[in-house]
Amino acid sequence: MPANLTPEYFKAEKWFREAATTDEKILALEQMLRVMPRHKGTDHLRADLRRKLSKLKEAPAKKAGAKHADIFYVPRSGAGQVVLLGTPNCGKSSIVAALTNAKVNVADFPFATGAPVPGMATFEDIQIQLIDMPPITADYLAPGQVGTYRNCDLIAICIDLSADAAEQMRICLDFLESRNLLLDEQTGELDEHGNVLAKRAFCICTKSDIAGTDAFQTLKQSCKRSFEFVEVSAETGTGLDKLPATFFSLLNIIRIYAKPPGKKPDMTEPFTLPAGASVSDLANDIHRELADKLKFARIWGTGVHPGQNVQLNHILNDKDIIELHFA
Ligand SMILES: Nc1nc2c(ncn2[C@@H]2O[C@H](COP(=O)(O)OP(=O)(O)OP(=O)(O)O)[C@@H](O)[C@H]2O)c(=O)[nH]1
Ligand SMILES: [Mg+2]
Repeated sequence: MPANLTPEYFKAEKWFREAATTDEKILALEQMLRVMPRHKGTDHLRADLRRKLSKLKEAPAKKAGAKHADIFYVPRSGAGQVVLLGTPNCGKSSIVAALTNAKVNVADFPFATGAPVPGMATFEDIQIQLIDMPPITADYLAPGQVGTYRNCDLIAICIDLSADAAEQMRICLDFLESRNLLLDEQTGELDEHGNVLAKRAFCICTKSDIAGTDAFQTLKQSCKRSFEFVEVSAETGTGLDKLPATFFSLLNIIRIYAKPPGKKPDMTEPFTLPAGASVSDLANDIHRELADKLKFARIWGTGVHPGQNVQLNHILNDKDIIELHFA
């Protein structure tokens, strides 16, 4: 008997496949069991998942600090990964503390942060991963630290406006440019697999509450790169609310809500896809098996009549609601 698994199930299965820790795998398995249709066709699968779940729950936690664990590899979570970059004491940890629930170390002495600390920031109905980092200086960089920047989706350069902003910018740009980490927005460097090697970046100007009156404008005008600049103060909260929207816009992603035929759409947990993704990209992202069976979709959203039938190559827009129809 066919199992007739749903997009919700495949979404949870994807979460399971990508889970980096046992705890996360357990959460994903529990979610798979919760959303799995209840009928004869799923009995075997259900039993199998239950077995996997109890095995994971019994497994002893892996020894902490396994010999070759790379502390600078932070598994991606949420709709995108944003990594902070900056010199000592510039206010990186304060930003992560303000936007996420992560336990970070804010201190009035330099090098207070010694390892990456991830947290989840909220933008409307999605979660974006924000990573606090140890600082860099003109001549010091922790071994392996470059790896975190290589692996991320967006780099947030943090500059303390109350200190020598031009010098901090020089240090950060030297670091990024010497490693080909900065995306040239015009050319966009690709490797042989079509992946973008370099990363998009923007600038968070911190400590606006104690900065000179034109520190922000001076930095912006003197910068050789045409970054987006956001001025904030973690002390007073000014400007912090602009950050999640900036992450979202620079991550260049869209949110899509799935709607089972004849039912209301799930407006709580959108799928996130790169901007420019099509209906078949969405199906593929949910599960290959679904993508193969997909015939057409109906859409409610931008540039279409409500409920319009569209082909698999139709390009999706942020906040589209989609009903997938299978053969
Ligand atoms: N006045 C003011 N002080 C701030 C602001 N943001 C951070 N600070 C202070 O600056 C100091 C350094 O802040 P952190 O957030 O720890 O800086 P960091 O960049 O994480 O420092 P490292 O971990 O050493 O790289 C702390 O004493 C903070 O309280 C701000 O917006 N305004
Ligand atoms: Mg810090």
